[in-house]
Amino acid sequence: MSTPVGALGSGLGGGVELTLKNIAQELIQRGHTVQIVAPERSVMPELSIIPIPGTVQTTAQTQGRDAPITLPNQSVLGNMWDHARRYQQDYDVLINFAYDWLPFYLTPFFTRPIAHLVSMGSLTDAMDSMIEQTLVRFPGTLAVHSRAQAETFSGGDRFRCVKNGLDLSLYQFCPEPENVLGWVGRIAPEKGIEDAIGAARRAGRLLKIWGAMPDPDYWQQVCDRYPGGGFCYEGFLDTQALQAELGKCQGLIMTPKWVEAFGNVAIEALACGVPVIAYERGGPSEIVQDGKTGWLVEPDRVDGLVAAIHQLDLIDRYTCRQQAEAEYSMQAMGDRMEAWLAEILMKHG
Ligand code: HBI
Repeated sequence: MSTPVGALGSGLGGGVELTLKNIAQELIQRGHTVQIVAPERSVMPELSIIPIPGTVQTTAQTQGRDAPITLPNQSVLGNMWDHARRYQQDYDVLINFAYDWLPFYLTPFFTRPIAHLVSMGSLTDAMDSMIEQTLVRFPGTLAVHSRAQAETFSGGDRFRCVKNGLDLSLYQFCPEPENVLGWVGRIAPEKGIEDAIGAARRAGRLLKIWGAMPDPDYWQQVCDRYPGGGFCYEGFLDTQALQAELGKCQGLIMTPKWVEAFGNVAIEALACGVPVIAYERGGPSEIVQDGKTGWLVEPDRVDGLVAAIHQLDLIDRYTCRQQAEAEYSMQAMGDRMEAWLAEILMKHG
């Protein structure tokens, strides 16, 4: 049951699009039958999609903490879950990828169990209350991508942590980097790109930037704040092109200002052999092995980033690739997902 904020393949679903695709592919690889229910015009190669019409949902992270629950007229979320209600007996378990109130509220009305993969940390009071209610009534059926994400909710230890995973065959190990640093992500205030620019400049390294640019005005503000270059925007690339560029970097700089639920770009970098320098905050701090596959820096300390940049050559790039293979492969993610779903079916099946 996909995210209702946009069609799969549109990019509007952010990390969930990649996560849903990888989990579906791996479960099918393991012999399960998987059907994806998603907004119409969704595109997922080799996966069977049931397209649902309707109006997309407002994104939760743009709401305030006291935002009321809303459903637009002809809501695609409502239509998706009406489909789920009608056809639930065809399935052992439903996996919910939506960070929305309705699927949680409907859980007690369903006869088949629902596994909720929560994609972000705490954002609104109404969602927190509904998540809390579901944790109490259906223990074991909620999962997150990191402990830090779970801790943004009360009683975070009640969530199962499934981390995330990638198809590592799409990422090539690069043993010899160029003299550049990389930054990857949506160019938005919560990602803290200013700190990365300041640190790269003080360390005398060029910073290459890849990612979506939802707000060009914000980017212009950043450029005005840092006249004199030292960084360049390289566009929004697909996985194949991004991994080829990212692999050439001496290191990836991650400067999250919010609690990143996981940080897919960190495991994409490791998969290419690129050490990760990250603020010790949120998901990335549970991925980077300090001193082994990168450096963890005291949050918001640009001087700490600079010191870490000067120590990148102490990291063995092949160790980075090995960590990705050990913890973040489709196989590792598939094991975590199957274990979670099996436990749900045992308890609530
Ligand atoms: N907002 N309302 C809502 N529902 C979602 O499923 C949702 C969202 N915002 C972002 C989002 N999903 C995905 O980008 C996650 O990967 C974060």
